[in-house]
Amino acid sequence: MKTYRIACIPGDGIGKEVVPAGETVLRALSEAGAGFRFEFTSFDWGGDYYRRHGKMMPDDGLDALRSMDAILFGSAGDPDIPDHITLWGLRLKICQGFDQYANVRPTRILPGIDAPLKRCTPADLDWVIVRENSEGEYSGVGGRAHQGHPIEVATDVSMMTRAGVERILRFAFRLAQSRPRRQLTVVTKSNAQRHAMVMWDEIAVQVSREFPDVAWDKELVDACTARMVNRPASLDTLVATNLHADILSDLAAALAGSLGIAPTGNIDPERRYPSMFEPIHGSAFDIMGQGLANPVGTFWSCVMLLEHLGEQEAASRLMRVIESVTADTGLHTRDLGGTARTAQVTEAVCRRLRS
Ligand code: NAD
Ligand code: K
Ligand code: MN
Repeated sequence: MKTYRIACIPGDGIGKEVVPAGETVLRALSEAGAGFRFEFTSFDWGGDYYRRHGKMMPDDGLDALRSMDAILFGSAGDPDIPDHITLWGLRLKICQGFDQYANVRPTRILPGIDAPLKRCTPADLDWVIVRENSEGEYSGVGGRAHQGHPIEVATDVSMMTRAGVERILRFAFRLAQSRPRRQLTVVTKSNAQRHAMVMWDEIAVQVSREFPDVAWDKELVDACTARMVNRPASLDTLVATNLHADILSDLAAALAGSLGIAPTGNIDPERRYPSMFEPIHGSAFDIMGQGLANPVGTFWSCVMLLEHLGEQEAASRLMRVIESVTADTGLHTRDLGGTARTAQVTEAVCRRLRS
């Protein structure tokens, strides 16, 4: 029987609750006759590891992951460690080390979930946001001079390369082409950011010629936030920079009901390295360790992981079960207005996978 090797990196905060839940669900799926099995390896990297070793993961950590078929990730972020250390020391190290340049973030209103937009039905909100995941505002280029002095200067350079922009736009056009509406919105801020974003717009025109069957338009990122609220049905696939798409996708998740249900894949489309799947949320310091975290975002990320492995049938089966669980308001966690706990939702998904 085919065996997939999966690395589990719970990380910090509620990552330690939702990743084991995801592992439990994947195991239940394989035991329920999916026709393949998993071999899980857990890595205790994150804030606790940092307190012991002074770094978020070992220097040769990427080597330990390289032979894996996929990575299931939780969150990097610890209340006692500066966020830029936890983020750059773990999640970005993996994303950039494995050149997972396409970050794919689907958003839909799942059955049973009361989304905050008035007059918006599930048919009106079905988006995929593609986030450039390797450069831009998170390229790490910049620095501080004269630290702490009145003349201090600090920069974070949003560095974009033609090759980097071209590959993410081509990925987004291809993804849009694979969806029923064949529609792409290219989001920029090329009125204010007059170098890199203007190059982005030019490359969009050039790449669009390869996809004559995709209808595409441009939107400035600020206007895009309003359009997401006012005219959600006018959007389908979106592509934006690392920072812009980070922000747009939290908004998208909230519009679809909760940050706790939104999944993402950090994908290396060329499949040179393992890709990494995670809920889009972070460590959620306010609820961590209490069993209150919504595991649906992680379960949906497991669906994306299965799709990436080519296990489409198992992916669809898990998605149907997730939807049957969200449809049951008795199984809603606190973020969705319910009282269910992480473990109850996880047990319900496993039970329904077995039945
Ligand atoms: P957050 O996503 O952790 O939390 C924002 C709010 O959403 C909180 O009120 C939280 O309780 C709620 N929430 C998030 N996920 C939930 C879930 N599954 N169920 C129920 N409620 C949920 O964002 P933040 O507060 O800005 O960040 C906290 C820490 O996480 C920071 O250290 C940040 O850097 C880190 N972070 C990491 C990642 C990542 O690893 N990919 C992503 C975002 C934030
Ligand atoms: K995460
Ligand atoms: Mn984010």
